[in-house]
Amino acid sequence: MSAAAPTLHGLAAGETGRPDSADWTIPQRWSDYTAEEHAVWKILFERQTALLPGRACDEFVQGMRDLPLEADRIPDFRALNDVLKPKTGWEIVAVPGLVPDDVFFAHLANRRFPSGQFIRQANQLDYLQEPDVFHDVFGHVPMLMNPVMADFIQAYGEGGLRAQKLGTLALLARVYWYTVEFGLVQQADGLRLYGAGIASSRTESVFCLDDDSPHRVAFDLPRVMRTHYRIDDFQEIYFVLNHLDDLLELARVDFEPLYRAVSGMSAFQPGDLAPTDRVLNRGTGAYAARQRLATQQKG
Ligand code: HBI
Ligand code: FE
Repeated sequence: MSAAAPTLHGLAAGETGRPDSADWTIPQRWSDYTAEEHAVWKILFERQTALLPGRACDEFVQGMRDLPLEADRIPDFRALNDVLKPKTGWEIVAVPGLVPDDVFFAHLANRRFPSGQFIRQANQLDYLQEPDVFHDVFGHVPMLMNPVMADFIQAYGEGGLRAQKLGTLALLARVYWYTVEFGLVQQADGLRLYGAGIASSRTESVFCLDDDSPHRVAFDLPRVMRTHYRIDDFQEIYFVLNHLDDLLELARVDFEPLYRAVSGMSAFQPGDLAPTDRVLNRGTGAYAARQRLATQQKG
């Protein structure tokens, strides 16, 4: 595994220990952040804002511009909510880290976005096991300022609660992964990123757009549902929306018949291409091959 590749959401939920509140929220305690913690935010904020022009989609850039985010300090959720809530009805709540799936979905279904309260350590800038305040706020909140994404993530929360009952959560989670976390979108002036996992990653925000290794394939819902994803390294495939508005339609689709259809089909590994794929860029797979070789040599 590459030390530079962040592990996002790679821990099983619940490993942090349950806090007192049933919905897992905790106070942000903004005034308790130390100078060192604000300094970590500043490093991450400055290097990501330098990388995103020409890489992040217009909606992300606009959301970022409208939010009271600054290099010098970890944002106070109260100030963010003063802007976010009137705009799309979303609110940020603080949590210790990963929360159980049902808790996560219930928050999203009610337009509350759980954000890690903590920030990663200065010696682990590119590595995180659980979503921290930088990933959650810098990566997710700009897109929550967009009405399309605002509706889509709420629908994901509602769909998640249903999928848990149906036993199809793994299929739905792939849709979230390949859109909200690692999605790309075709813009008039080129390919752009909108996924929070890549927007908040120094290395993958470049890799996902500029590297020859990964496949870039037109988004197709059943195809995405059949595709495994990597939590331990860069993605081997990115799915590309024609337009962010495509998420609106996705939010309205009845997933139940799709779950039934897709459950009976074979799954794709992250590096696979399917005969029916509309391939925008056929990846060389060179990066993934190098990583596999390195792992073999170690083992
Ligand atoms: N908890 N805080 C937090 N953030 C997440 O993104 C998250 C989570 N719990 C579960 C989860 N994501 C995923 O397993 C679901 O989206 C499937
Ligand atoms: Fe995330």
